[in-house]
Formats: sequence, structure tokens, C-alpha cells
Amino acid sequence: MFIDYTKIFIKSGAGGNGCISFRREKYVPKGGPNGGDGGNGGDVIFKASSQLSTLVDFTYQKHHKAGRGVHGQGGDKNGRNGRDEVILVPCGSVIKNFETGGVITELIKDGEEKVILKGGRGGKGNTHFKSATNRTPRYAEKGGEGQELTIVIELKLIADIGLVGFPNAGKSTLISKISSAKPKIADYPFTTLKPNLGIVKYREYDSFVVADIPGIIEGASSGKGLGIQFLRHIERTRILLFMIDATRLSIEEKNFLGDYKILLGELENYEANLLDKPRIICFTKTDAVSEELKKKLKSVRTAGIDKIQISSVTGENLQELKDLLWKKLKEINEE
Ligand SMILES: Nc1nc2c(ncn2[C@@H]2O[C@H](COP(=O)(O)OP(=O)(O)OP(=O)(O)O)[C@@H](O)[C@H]2O)c(=O)[nH]1
Ligand SMILES: [Mg+2]
Repeated sequence: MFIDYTKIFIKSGAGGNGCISFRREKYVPKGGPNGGDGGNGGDVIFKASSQLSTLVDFTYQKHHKAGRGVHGQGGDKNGRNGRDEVILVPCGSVIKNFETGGVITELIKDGEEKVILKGGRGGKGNTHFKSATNRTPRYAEKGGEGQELTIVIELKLIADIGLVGFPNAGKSTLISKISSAKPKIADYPFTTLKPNLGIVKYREYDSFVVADIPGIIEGASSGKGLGIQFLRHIERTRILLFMIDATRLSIEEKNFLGDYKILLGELENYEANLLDKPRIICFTKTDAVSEELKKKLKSVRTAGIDKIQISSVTGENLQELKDLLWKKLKEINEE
């Protein structure tokens, strides 16, 4: 299972102090108390949002503080409550105490919210302390302190996009170019032995998750190569991106989709439902093939399946690929 993890510091607001004040009116030499109450400090609240899928936003903001309550004032004016700090997290986030490792809460459903740190209570003004024996109390409560805590947010990630391809097709290279993942890359087959996840930042605020898995060869479903057990890691992805190494194709090729068909067959043997997922065909390493071949690949018929040509070396079409993946994910979301 892939886990995204972040550590942040949170602090709730202090309560405002109660006020000591007395009425001063003409002809009333000894006015009674009129000190208002302090406002409550803001809470730190976590809220699950289906709009988020990763914890990338927390890379930039590590400190989250709620507002403090305003002090009470004379004239029975109560201070305003401090602003709550509402922290949005993806659905499925687990909040833990950093020091103890204990689970504080889990946020599962969209919109679900939990108060993690209560703000300090506002102090009562001196009006509250008037009694038969003390008509001019020179005492008001102080506001309660805010609380602070270092917490860890953990999220089990489900990849949006699964990369499927022969060994050496350039899967890990792609993920290293479009995300901050740093998988091992080499010019021999089966470099990747375990799946890697990369979080792709899209425009300013969005992101999606790509899973890079080991290469698949013909016969993998009957145990050849590394087998296909790792395909379970892409069972829950939403789109499959088929990576086809264009340098393996010659211009005289009769069937440019041979590798793709083999991959489909292996996936089908593992779990036929995988073929129900939307898929995209991606010809890789286009920097290393002729313009003529690129032209031919452009005109390959794919029965309505989107196709794209990329080079992770020159960066050709990488932005277009991200745009395409994002567009497809949006379409699936709207269904
Ligand atoms: N010319 C060129 N070479 C590339 C490109 N992308 C990857 N390569 C090279 O292809 C080889 C294999 O790349 P990887 O990213 O490790 O391939 P993979 O699909 O992850 O391979 P496995 O993990 O073995 O399944 C490496 O030598 C890369 O440098 C590309 O766009 N152009
Ligand atoms: Mg690899």
C-alpha cells in the first residue's frame, strides 16, 4: 500500500480575557461592574474534502493556527470569538499524534469534520462576580490558553493512473519527469521491481497520482518475467496508460499495436475487468525515432482510444499528456 505522509503543527486560539470595568454615569458616583466577557479562542478543525486526493498542499503550509478570542470591554461589550482554523484533508486521512503515534481520528466521508484542538474559553467579565457582599468586584477571569500539538496526517493513496508497459518502455523515466518521485531508471529490463507512486502537480492547485509498476512481458500471466501479481496495484486506478516503446517499431511494421495487444491479453488473463477501464496509448522515446515513423504512428487507428507520442528526454508532449490525463479524470468524475 502506498502511503502519503506529512507532519504539521497546529495551535488553537487563546480565549480573550474578561474585562474589569465600572459604569461611570453622571450622578451615579459608584456605578456597578460592566466588564464584558472575552471571546472564545478558535478551534482547530479537520474536514474531509473529496476535492483533494493527496497531501501535497501541506508541503507549503506546516503551521496552522486558529485566531485568538478578543478581550471583553467595558460597557458590557463581549469580545468576538477567534476564527476557527479549518484544515481540509483528503477523504481517508488518518490524524495521529506525532509524539505518541496514537491515532486521534480518521476522516472518511466528504464533509465530515472533527475538532482536534478546542480554543481556550473566553474569560468572564467582572459583571459576573457581583454579589450582595461585593458590589464592585475588581476581578475578571483570564481567557484560557490555546493548545498546541504536532500531528501527522497519513493517507493511503489510490493511484489515479496506472502505467502499463513492457520492461524498458520508459515508465519510470516518465514518472520521474512529471512527478517528484525518483525511481530507479536503467537500460535493462525489470529495473522496477516494486511499484512506485508519483504525485503529479497539475497547474497551481490540483494533483493526481500515477503508479509506476514493473514491466509486463508476453506470458507474464503464466508466470514469465516478474509475473503479474503486482497488477493488483492498478486494480483500483481509474485510467490505464499503455506505454509503447516506439524504438521497438520499424517503419515497415504491419501492426504498430502488437505490443499493446500483447499487454491487453496479459491484463485480461489476470482480470478481465481491467479492460473496462478507460485507457490511453502512449508511444514513448519519440526523440529516438524518425519523423517518418512518428507520422505513421499518428495515423494508427485505435478504435476511439486516445493516443499520444512523448519523449521524456526532450519533454515533447509531456504537458499535453498531463492535460489529457487530467481531462479524462475530470470526465470520469462527472460520470
Ligand atoms: N531516448 C529515450 N530514452 C528513454 C526515454 N525514456 C526512457 N528512456 C530510456 O529507456 C531505458 C528504460 O527506462 P525506464 O524508465 O527504466 O523503463 P521502465 O519502463 O521503467 O522499465 P522497467 O522498470 O524495467 O519495466 C532507460 O535507459 C531510459 O534512459 C525517452 O523518452 N527517450
Ligand atoms: Mg521502471
